Amino acid sequence: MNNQAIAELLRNAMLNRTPVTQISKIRPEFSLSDANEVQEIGFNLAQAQGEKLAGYKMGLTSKAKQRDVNVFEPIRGYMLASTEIPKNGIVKMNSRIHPRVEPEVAVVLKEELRGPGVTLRDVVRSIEGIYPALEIVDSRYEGFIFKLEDVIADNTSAAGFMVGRVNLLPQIDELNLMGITVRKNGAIVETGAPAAVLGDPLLSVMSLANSLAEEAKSIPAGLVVLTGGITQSVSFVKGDKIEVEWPQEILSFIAE
Ligand code: OOG
Ligand code: MG
Repeated sequence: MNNQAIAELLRNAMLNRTPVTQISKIRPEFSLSDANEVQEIGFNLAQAQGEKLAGYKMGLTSKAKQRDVNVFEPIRGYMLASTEIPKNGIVKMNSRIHPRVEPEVAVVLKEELRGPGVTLRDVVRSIEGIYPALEIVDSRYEGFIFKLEDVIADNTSAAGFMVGRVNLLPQIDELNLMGITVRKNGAIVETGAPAAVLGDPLLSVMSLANSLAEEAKSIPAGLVVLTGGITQSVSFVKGDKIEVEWPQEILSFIAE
């Protein structure tokens, strides 16, 4: 199977909510550069079907997330505009396989960030807003099991995102130690703070800009950047209510 066929397989797995075998099992020589190419082809397929780019995401930027999926390197992917979930909306289960939710910090830029050589100070200077967010991941692989190359090819399991409305930029100095809880049906299932993400989630934005530069891409102003799950992700099924609580704002949804 060539990279084009793999990209089609993964896109159809998402559209038909049918998980597939890990690519690294079908093609043992599948490399990181193949994986990045498959991710890119997948984006082009989505775009040809009318999808729009809503932003970029970093993943596996916290120890909790790395241990969760047993992959120990940060990864990057993209978000499609059609996967944005309105604040405190409904998450439809009929388009998902085995979804999980994770609390994240979202960043929006007022100026484009173009690497290589982007520094943390460049990031801070370019920020329009920092927002509470959550991401839904839904691996297209059977059993939610994958290797590094598999998960990159699968656009880092991206399946949905919600961004809050309270801009935390005025509190940027307190961001790292803001306490966050994740509740499922009222019970606290995870707690954490943004410092879990590389010590500072803004470092995740820096890495993203420098990593996109390897493909001559930048982070444009106005797009959403997800910096990576703060805690382990939490699985949910139809009927569950999820709430991610920050000191300033609660993001919630019901799975239907
Ligand atoms: C991989 C995607 C990781 C994050 O925030 O760490 C990710 C996965 O967990 O399926 O989005
Ligand atoms: Mg994530």
